[in-house]
Amino acid sequence: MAAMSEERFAAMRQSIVSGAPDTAGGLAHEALTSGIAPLDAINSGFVLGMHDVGEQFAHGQMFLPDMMASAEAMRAAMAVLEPELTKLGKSRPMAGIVVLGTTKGDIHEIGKILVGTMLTANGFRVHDLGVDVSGDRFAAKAREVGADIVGVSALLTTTMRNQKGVIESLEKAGLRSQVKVMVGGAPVSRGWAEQIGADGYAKDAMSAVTLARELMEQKTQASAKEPA
Ligand code: HCB
Repeated sequence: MAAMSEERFAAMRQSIVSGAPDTAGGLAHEALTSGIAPLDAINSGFVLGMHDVGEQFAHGQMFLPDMMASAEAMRAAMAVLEPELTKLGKSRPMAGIVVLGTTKGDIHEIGKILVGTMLTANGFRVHDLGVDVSGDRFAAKAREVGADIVGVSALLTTTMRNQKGVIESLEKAGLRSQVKVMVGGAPVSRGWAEQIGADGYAKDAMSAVTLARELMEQKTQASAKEPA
């Protein structure tokens, strides 16, 4: 049984590297019908394929159209797995309100989608603004929905600095004391998060859930200390 799962995970990984959406979608369906948890399919299968793609691109063994095909395959797998994870979230008490997006100038969305899916699966209400999102749009949405947390993704070294811009927009809108900011993305680090004054950094979607819970706890403690 374990060996069969290993084979399936390897096939999932390969479907992303090969940029094969139909295969990826089919394997995601198969995972669900054969009792593989959606989360295991994502973490032990499909995401590893995206990491391989990044490595191959960095070493000149893959080019932009290949990377786009891989992203398409990843989306096909997620389209099958995401509804299952969303169902899980609906059965849980509301954990907090999160506004999520990728920074201005950046169109990478897969990691952000994964973070959103995992937060939703864990009871958070997530408003995903998509990609190429300005600081002012983050702030406006945070105000509109009464966000507890804003999650900002950046995948390029050139767009990381826009995470700081989001914090500045929240400050300008007078929202910074009410909204926690968490940052992530391949080039982002804990040190960078500290440098720009974010409240936390998460290296992957699972850590983003743990961090979001900690940030909610901090918010609850801070409001308990406020004079009545
Ligand atoms: Co893109 N790209 N890309 N790309 N791309 C990267 C990011 C490079 C690292 C590849 C490389 O050189 N090795 C590189 C960036 C180099 C750099 O700046 N240091 C790069 C480049 C250069 C570019 C272009 C400039 C290429 C070009 O045009 N010449 C261009 C930029 C376009 C733009 O944004 N303006 C570009 C385009 C593309 C696409 C469109 C082909 C495609 C994106 C498709 C899409 O998302 N719809 C793409 C892809 C797929 C990648 C790689 C291969 C994978 C990214 C990915 O999905 N990773 C990536 C290589 C890599 O990252 N190693 C490559 C998988 C997810 C699961 O990981 O890190 O995104 P993640 O997210 C994690 C984690 O960071 C954390 O949780 C997530 C889930 O576990 N997290 C958060 C993320 N956000 C969070 C927010 C939070 O609040 C908390 C946690």
